[in-house]
Amino acid sequence: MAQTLMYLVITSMHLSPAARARLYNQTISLVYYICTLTNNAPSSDLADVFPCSPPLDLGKVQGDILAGGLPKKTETCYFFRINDAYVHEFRTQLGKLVPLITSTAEVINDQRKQLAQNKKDAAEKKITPPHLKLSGVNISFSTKGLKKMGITDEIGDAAFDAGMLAGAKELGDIGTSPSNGPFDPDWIPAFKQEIDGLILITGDSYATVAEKLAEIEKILLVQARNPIIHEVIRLVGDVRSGKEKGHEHFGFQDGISNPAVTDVDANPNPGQQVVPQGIILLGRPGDAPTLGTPAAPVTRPHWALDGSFLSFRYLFQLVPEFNAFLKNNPIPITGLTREQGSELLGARLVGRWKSGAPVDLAPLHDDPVLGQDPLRNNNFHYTFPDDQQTQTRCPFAAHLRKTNPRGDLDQFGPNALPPHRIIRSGIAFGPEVSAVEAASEKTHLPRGLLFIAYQSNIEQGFQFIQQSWSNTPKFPPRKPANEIPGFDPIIGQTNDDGVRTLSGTDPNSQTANLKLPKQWVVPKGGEYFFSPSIPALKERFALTEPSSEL
Ligand code: N7H
Repeated sequence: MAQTLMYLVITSMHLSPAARARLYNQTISLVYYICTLTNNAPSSDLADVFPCSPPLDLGKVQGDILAGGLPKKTETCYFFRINDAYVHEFRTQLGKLVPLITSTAEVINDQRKQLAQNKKDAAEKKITPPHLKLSGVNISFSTKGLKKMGITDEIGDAAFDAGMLAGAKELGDIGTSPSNGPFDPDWIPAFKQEIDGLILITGDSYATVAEKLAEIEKILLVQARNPIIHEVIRLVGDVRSGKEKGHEHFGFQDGISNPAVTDVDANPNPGQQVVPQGIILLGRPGDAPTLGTPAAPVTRPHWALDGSFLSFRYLFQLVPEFNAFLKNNPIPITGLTREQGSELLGARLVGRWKSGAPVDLAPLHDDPVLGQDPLRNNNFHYTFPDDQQTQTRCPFAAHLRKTNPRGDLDQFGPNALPPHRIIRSGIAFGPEVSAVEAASEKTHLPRGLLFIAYQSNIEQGFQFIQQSWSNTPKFPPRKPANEIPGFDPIIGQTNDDGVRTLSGTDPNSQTANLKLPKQWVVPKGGEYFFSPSIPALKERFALTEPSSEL
């Protein structure tokens, strides 16, 4: 109750969201200190936003969530089902798996430091950095997994409770609606089966990941006569190599813009939005169930503190088809070649050039130096005078503007945007486009993005961005009357592969609509997971009794 009051008082002050979050965190630390003096530690399993929750300890948060996530050249996403007959044994063995889980503190203080030192030493010796063996492990559970383990406290997120399959229609995924049955998305069968959990294993090489996975499988007795889990599907993602390193399969630099988190990311880059910890972590200030000013704190089970929801999407990308569309529809600007007109179209569909340079700052020509400069490549807000009423710099429906509208929501106040920020931590999968595919302009082999996003509230985070922004032609709101921005050309969708349109791709003909013949990003599955804190894994999820039956 005291914490709720404190939250209401602080949110009513005229402070920036970052300053407000900092004040809140400092007050919490003080209150916690007083609590420890008075020996008033949290006791109940269900708490009204964790009275007396301790200051954030990054050693307790799983390492893929904050501060840039687990370092990865390759990542295996291992989806599993707990054997119905061995739930107790699974929970017992989970206790043995916990020491393998990589925390955010390990990522920051150990892995990233090793990587930086390795790079520095190599630069001094003028050699390529030698191979550094590093791996990371995280684990998360679906609502089915929690229920199966008997963890049934109401976690406070309806999207998580329902699971992604149940919401696939509302997400706009392609599928069919038989007259006598529920919507059937065009997903691969694995994601229509029961999935109880997801283990992420990252590493510098396949060999490192395989070694770690073997260790995990041994603990979870996968090869035993009576395995305690079954592998449902294993998906492998890889950072692309050479000059495509850090670029997703359409060729655009990715991973530039994630929000910074108060008191976690010490030096946010200019333009990088700072969000309260509770936008990403459950139970921290800013974790709120609904929109509103001020939003009310949410009730969460005590074990949810410092966990985060992981939205997973298996997204196929039709790269040759996307490239063919750009090639055949160059934006006709005097002085630009056909090829440059095609590049401009790609940049205006995404909102950044392939180099990462934002079109809001570099509207007609790429600026690779800007693209690679973290002090400038996020410092834009769609608030140039011409941004508000024209699409000269950036189409209203560009993927970046749809998924993080920045200044387009200023009219609704400083609390409007933060609830919808997510931390993306995905990785590309599949081979490079072959010469045959490029020549035929047709995809033959699956490739795309293993999309992973963390948030404390799925309905406000991933789900909101997909449904209410990317799939909603009228969004964003700040635009001339009668102007309909259209669909996010990268991920906007309508349940069928019909024509979608967007306006403003041609800066010289801004009210003209461009017809997009097909979806180039096609969801083939997904699920919502909860990634608990490490203490919750140890104390609430794992059991300590030795297994007798196996
Ligand atoms: Fe997107 N792309 O290559 O076009 N995305 N995205 N995304 N995305 C971003 O700024 C891409 C997807 C967001 O803060 C960049 O870091 C592709 C989903 C958000 O300005 C590029 C796929 C959702 C941002 C891409 C895909 C989002 C963002 C620029 C699917 C959420 C930050 C790199 C295959 C529902 C926006 C960067 C900001 C950036 C692409 C999926 C959301 C290049 C190909 C499903 C919030």
